[in-house]
Amino acid sequence: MIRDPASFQILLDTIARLVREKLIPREREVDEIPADIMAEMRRMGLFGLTIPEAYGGLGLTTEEEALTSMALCEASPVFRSIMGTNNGIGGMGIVIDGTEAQKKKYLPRLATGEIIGSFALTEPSSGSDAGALTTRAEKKGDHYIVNGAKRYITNAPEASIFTLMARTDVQSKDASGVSAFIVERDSPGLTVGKPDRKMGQRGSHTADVIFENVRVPAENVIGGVEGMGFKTAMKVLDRARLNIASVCTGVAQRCLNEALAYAKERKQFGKAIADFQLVQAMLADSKTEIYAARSMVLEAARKRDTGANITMEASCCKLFASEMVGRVADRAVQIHGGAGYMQEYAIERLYRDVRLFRIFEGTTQIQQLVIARHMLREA
Ligand code: COS
Repeated sequence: MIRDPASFQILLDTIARLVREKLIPREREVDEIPADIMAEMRRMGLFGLTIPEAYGGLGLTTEEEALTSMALCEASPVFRSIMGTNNGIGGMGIVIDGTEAQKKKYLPRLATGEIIGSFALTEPSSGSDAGALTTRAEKKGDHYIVNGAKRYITNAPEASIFTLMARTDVQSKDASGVSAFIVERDSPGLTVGKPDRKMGQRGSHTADVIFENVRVPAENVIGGVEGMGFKTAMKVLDRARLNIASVCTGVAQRCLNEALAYAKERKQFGKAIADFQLVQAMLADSKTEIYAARSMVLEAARKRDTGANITMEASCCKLFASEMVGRVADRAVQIHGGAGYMQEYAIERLYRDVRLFRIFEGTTQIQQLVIARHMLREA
């Protein structure tokens, strides 16, 4: 649903200008997002795209968010990643299931980008099997004492708050004993490890987060109810997976832009390589797949905006779009030939960046499992 097409178009045009004039020219610097770009993204309200207007955000609908992510991700996806957790996995647990007091306390500062939120689910021994997590939160009076370790946590080095999934029913072994908490970064006993050294998306930082006897006030249990944390995490991931599909669509479009520009310029056998049908086939297949991803993402987003459940559709979109962008980036490298393997060309970096999309926020195989489970249940 697009609430006001005219003013939404202004937002999209502003993002397109930011991408063209500021982000793409600075992409090579993005081992660290430059401070002036952070300030500009804050000023534009990009940290609060999905946070309700009542708490200082722009309150975008799912369809609006999808279109915004596609536009933003024609620049390196690391620019989106720094505000992606506030809009997605780092803020959405509070938006979806938080109490009024939790929303009032944290959402306005997430919306302005004054603080960064992060999502702490994955552990050294529990990745795809998220329900098996072992971080414990034991109740002692009006506090919980948290012990455990989280791994590959996006934006942990920058985060001021974590949405933490921990086991409150220590007898349980599955998802039913998990609760979600808001944990403040400066809590004694909480340490963030060194940023991980990654294949791509190097300006988007991930790290371990260690909890050693961290005291968390009972009022920080998201929604105030124990045992609901896994469901909160899954609801957050429904929206996040759909958004990653939008991100993939935007990055795929960028890869295709790079390939098309190169194919028009590069001459072999006396003419531009774009004139050769075998190159045209790679361009055409990529265009077709991007169009398919865009169409399915927007359809699922509109369905979510009606209030319907889109768990299965979000997984379909994440699966297709993340695999699709891998194929598109691969063809774009192929069209560049030897140049595509060289760091001077953006496609070399984008090719490494997109590999992550098939893994995080649920691997392709987890999306297949979610889709098949829904099919079987409905049958
Ligand atoms: N929305 C709301 N509730 C959900 C849900 C969703 N999308 N998905 C599952 N649930 C509920 C189930 O209904 C079930 O509740 P009941 O016991 O009351 O019926 C509960 O959560 C447990 O669900 P399930 O039995 O399906 O849990 P599993 O342990 O089998 O795990 C998978 C399901 C594998 C799909 C889940 O662990 C997963 O998504 N893993 C990947 C994690 C991931 O994406 N990690 C990436 C890092 S985070 S960036």
